[in-house]
Amino acid sequence: MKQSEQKHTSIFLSLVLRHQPSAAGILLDRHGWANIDELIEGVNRTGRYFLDRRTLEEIVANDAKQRYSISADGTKIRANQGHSVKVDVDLTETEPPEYLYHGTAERFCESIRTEGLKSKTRLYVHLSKDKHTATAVGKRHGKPVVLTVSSGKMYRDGYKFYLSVNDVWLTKYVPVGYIDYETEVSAK
Ligand code: HQG
Repeated sequence: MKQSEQKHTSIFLSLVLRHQPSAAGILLDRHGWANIDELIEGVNRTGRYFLDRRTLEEIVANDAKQRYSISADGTKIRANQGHSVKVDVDLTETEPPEYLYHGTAERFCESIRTEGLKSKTRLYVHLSKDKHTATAVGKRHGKPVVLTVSSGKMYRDGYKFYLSVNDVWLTKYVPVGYIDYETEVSAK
């Protein structure tokens, strides 16, 4: 299978495993797992994508952000983070570093200044440990802006943080008082 076709299929997998399992006619269990045989059958049934076990394993292994995990017994697959469907992917509650970064677009900043950072359609606000990653995330939405989140202070104030197995930091909500906008100017 060509790289481009695999990428196309991977984007569809992300949709199915995070947001819309019905797009492949499957269900996720409460921990976000999809049965691999059912998933393969469902993806092929769409007629728009081709998937077999080997291709699926390649997609999982080559994914730049390590978005997916296969269960230890090899029968199930799930996305590591990024869900909008309500699943519990066994995230580890972890003490965060003093600062984490959130990449967003300039057009959202006015609203963020008033409301804080909300998870919007996803289950959590996504934070990165470095500004570079945050800039890339922000670019997906428009002119990027990197916000600095005082995660250490939040944690000491009782807010919970989770680290996904692919190293994305997650929290439910970031109130305005913990967001620093200084990096707006430097984020080109
Ligand atoms: C913004 C990708 C207005 C928020 C990335 C973001 C990430 C507000 C957008 C992961 C707001 C939601 C998640 C408020 C937040 N007013 N806008 N009060 N609060 N926002 O896509 O963080 O490649 O749901 O700043 O790498 O961009 O898919 O979240 O711009 O880790 O694996 O609302 O998705 O990973 O957008 O991205 P998203 P995100 P993948």
